[in-house]
Amino acid sequence: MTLKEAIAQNTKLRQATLLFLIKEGEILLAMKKRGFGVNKWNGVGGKVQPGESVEEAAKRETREEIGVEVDHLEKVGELNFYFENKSDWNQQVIVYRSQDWRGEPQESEEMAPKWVRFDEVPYKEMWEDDADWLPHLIEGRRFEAYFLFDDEEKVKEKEMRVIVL
Ligand code: 6U4
Repeated sequence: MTLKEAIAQNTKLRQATLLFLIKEGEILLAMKKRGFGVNKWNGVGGKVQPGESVEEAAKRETREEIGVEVDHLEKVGELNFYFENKSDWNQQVIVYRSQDWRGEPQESEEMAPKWVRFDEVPYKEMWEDDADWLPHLIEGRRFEAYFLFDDEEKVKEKEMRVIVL
């Protein structure tokens, strides 16, 4: 399967959120303890529920997963993920960053958070695609991307557009 075919066959992707807290020179990553993406460092987030906006979902997931109340968030990207033989994993992830929140990040059943310096992001312990777009998020750029994964969760094909404001 090619990326072009995957996009043509899956016109409406289910949506999920991904949010990164930022403070002076550091980004908040969280270790996923169960389910999709287990044992990978990532931002916080999850599926958008019926009846809520994507932004509400991003705030709710952040509250549930690390106990932090987000006051203001900025949408920085849209990532469209396609899995060659697991199309039920296909999803569109809306990516946010926030510098405006209340509370200290706390561990939950789902995630274990940790502040990491911008130059120490553990890309090898993250989804492979993160290395393509997370540096842009850190530097304040926006992006839109499409990724096709093979059965080993490796990127088989990708397309990315970065928006410099
Ligand atoms: P449950 O367990 O059903 O409550 P929920 O937290 O709602 O799960 P989940 O775990 O399926 O949702 O959310 C997937 C999370 O993984 C979202 O935050 C988006 C993120 N994600 C999905 N694919 C990704 C990828 N290739 N790279 C990445 N993050 C990804 O960095």
